[in-house]
Amino acid sequence: MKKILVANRGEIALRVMRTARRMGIKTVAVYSEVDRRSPHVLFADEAVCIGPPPSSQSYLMGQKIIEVALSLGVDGIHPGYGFLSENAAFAQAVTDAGIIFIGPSPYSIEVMGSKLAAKEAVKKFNIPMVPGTEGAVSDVEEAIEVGRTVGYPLLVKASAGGGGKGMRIVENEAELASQMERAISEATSAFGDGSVFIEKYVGSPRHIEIQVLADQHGNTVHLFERECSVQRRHQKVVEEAPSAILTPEIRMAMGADAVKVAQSCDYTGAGTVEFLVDENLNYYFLEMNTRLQVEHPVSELITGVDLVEQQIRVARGEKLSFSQSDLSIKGHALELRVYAEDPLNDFLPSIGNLSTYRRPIGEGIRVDDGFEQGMDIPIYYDPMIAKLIAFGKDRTEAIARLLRAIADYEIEGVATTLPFGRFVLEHEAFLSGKFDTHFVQNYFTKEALTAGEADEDAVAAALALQVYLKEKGGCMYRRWAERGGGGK
Ligand code: MV4
Repeated sequence: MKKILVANRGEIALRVMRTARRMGIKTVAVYSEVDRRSPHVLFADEAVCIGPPPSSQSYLMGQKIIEVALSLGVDGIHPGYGFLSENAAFAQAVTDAGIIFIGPSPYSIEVMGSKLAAKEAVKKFNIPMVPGTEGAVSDVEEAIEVGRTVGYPLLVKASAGGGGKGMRIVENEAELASQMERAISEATSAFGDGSVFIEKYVGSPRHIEIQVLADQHGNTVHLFERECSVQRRHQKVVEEAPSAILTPEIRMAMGADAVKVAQSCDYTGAGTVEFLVDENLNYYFLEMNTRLQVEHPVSELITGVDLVEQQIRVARGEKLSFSQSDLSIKGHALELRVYAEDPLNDFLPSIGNLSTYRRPIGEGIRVDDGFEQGMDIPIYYDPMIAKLIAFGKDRTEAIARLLRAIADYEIEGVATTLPFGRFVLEHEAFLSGKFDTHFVQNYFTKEALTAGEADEDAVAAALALQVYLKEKGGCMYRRWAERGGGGK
């Protein structure tokens, strides 16, 4: 593979191109009119404008992207995440054009894109699943029967849904018929597929996912878990690896099951198997994401494996150069997603100009971003500015480094979720590891952020007064120097 086109933008396009360049592979960027001066465009060896800002007219124009690739002699297309990354028809069209799709086969994408097809595929592998229906349910009588068997509350889920879309909680039998009808009509209009199924509702679960990697020669490994329970409205906020709650035994069992899930759909490349974990550490297979995920860096940091490099190697037909027993967890990693959203204003996107933008630096700190100072954050795409990633020898060190980096990050011109991230990382429930997917809902209020600010103001005032009084005493500098001249 000599030349790769990255069918994406922002941090992930840049991140993929960096690894490609390191491997001696030329890179091609595609971009919309609003992204013409973006870092991914400037970084690439070649760049082609593919249309106006809306993604439907640019980053989702599969055929146009393939035409660009053919005209430039590209031999591989990396889709990143979002956009065309889990579009089986696009993966097929790329392959049909004689170009390597750097991702799984259209078949794997299709099977795992349907929750019902996924359940069917993994059935013979004995993977734990939440009690519920095996197939689609359209009949209320059947649903009532299921409800009586598994008990309430229930969750009605759309087969074509995922990431929380098309789910409805049903508290009791009286609500079942109406909730099912709503779920079916919502799924029909949202996905063009009204199939729904029913599961027992797990009340306070953790969301733990396993990173897998498979070559085209039948070798599949897992790269341990990522704990992704801290999320807000199905948007992940903080991800970490390893999870504070898994025992080595459960970790190995989940890893082995994730490998089986991958094998059930002949998976190749990098993928993620999502599980729910309940209070008793029972785990249940939820779904498989057939792409490189936003939070992949935490797995890279604890294993030392560059997942994009592995994706490229697998796509060009190489065998994995390591086996499961070569992999181990070294240290702890956390990722905070930094969004241009205002946590004081219901997380509304805060678009505007990055008038000040200075990344934190320091030991164990990695910033994956796609912006530079002075750039506008466009309204057309996901408002994520950066992923702030910290690594340490253990969880305590990684959290301390991430907090330091949050404090050192200088962003002006737009509101960001940095203060929200600090709130999470300093929270007792997070520090103790006792949290579930309801963390934000249970603990976050915007008053918690402003209260923190008030404290900070008070601390700042107290410090200023201290400094002033010492200065008056004429020994301010000496005392400061005695304390170590500024500290770390
Ligand atoms: C569930 C569940 C409770 N019980 N299934 C949400 C996203 C989609 N992947 C599946 N999801 C859930 N499925 C049963 N049977 C709770 C969720 C869920 C959730 C899962 C992971 C991360 C965050 C979540 C937030 C709300 C609900």
